[in-house]
Amino acid sequence: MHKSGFVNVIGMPNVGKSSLINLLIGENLLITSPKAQTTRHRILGILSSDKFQLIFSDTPGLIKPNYKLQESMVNATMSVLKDADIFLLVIEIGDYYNFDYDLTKKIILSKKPIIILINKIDLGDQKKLEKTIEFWKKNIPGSLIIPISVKEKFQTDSLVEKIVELLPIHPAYFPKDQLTDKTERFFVNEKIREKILNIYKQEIPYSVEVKTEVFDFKDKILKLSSVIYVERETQKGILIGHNGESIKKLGVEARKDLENFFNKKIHLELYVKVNKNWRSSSTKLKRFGYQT
Ligand SMILES: Nc1nc2c(ncn2[C@@H]2O[C@H](COP(=O)(O)OP(=O)(O)OP(=O)(O)O)[C@@H](O)[C@H]2O)c(=O)[nH]1
Ligand SMILES: [Mg+2]
Repeated sequence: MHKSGFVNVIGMPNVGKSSLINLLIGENLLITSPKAQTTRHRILGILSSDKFQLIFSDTPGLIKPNYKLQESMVNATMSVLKDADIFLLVIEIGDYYNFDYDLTKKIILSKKPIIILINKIDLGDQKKLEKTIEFWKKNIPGSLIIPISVKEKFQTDSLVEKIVELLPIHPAYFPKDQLTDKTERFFVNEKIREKILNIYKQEIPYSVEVKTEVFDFKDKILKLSSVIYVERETQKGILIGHNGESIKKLGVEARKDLENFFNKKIHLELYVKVNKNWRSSSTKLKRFGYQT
C-alpha cells in the first residue's frame, strides 16, 4: 500500500512555513529569514520513502497586495486550492486574526483535511498557547491542532506519520529521488536573495530580484554569475556599499552557503543592475519567472 499526495502549506508571513518544510524533508532547500515576505513563489519540497511520497508546497505568506509582485505572490498561494490533498495551516503562537475574506476561509470550505500547526511555542507560555488553541478550535472546528516548535524540533518528528495517515492511497507522482520542481539556478537566485534579506535593511530586500546568467560546472568548480536587479539607482549604491564593502560581504556569505548547498567549490560573480520599477510591471515580472 503506497500513499502519496499534495500537502499544501499556508499561513501568514514569517510564521515558519519554509523552516517547517525544510525540517520535514530534511534538507536546507527553502530560504528563510526573520523578515516577512521571504518566499515569493510556490515551491515544491518532496519527501519520499518506499511507502509514501509527500509533496509539500511552500507558499508566500497571506498578504493584501500593494503592487504587481505581491499580486503574483498572492496568486501563487491561491493556487494551492486546486490540488491539495491536505492543508497545513501554520499559525504563530498568539496569532488571532479575522480570516473571513482570505484563503483560510476557502480552505475550510474545501472540506479537505486541515492540520493547524501552532508554531514558535518556544516564544510563549502555557497560558498564551491555551488561548491560541481555544481561538482556532472555535473558529475551525473539527481540525487537528498541534502545537510545535520548528526551532526546538518539538512535536515535529511525528508530523510526517500523522500527515501520511490522512493521505490517499496513490502511486508516487514524481521520481523518488526528486526533491523539488525548481531548477538549480532558481535556488542560486534564492540563496543570494536570502543573504540580501539578512544583510540589508528597510526596502532593499523587497526591491531586489536575482537572476543567474551563468551556471557552468568545469574543472571541479561551479562557476556562477548572477545579476541583482534593483528598482532605482540609489538602491544600487546601497547594495554595493562604501568601497564595495557590502557587496563583497554578500558575495562571501552567498558563496559559503552555495558551496554547502551544492557540495562543490564555487566561483561566484555578482553584478548589480537597475531595472526600473520591475516590481510593478507584468512584462518584467514574467521575464523573471513570476506568474502574473
Ligand atoms: N523562535 C522560533 N523561531 C522560528 C520557529 N520557526 C521558525 N522560526 C523563525 O521565524 C522566521 C521566519 O521563518 P520562515 O520559515 O522564513 O517563515 P515563513 O512563514 O516561510 O515566512 P514567509 O516566507 O515570509 O511567508 C525565521 O527567522 C525562522 O528562523 C520556531 O519554532 N521558533
Ligand atoms: Mg517562507
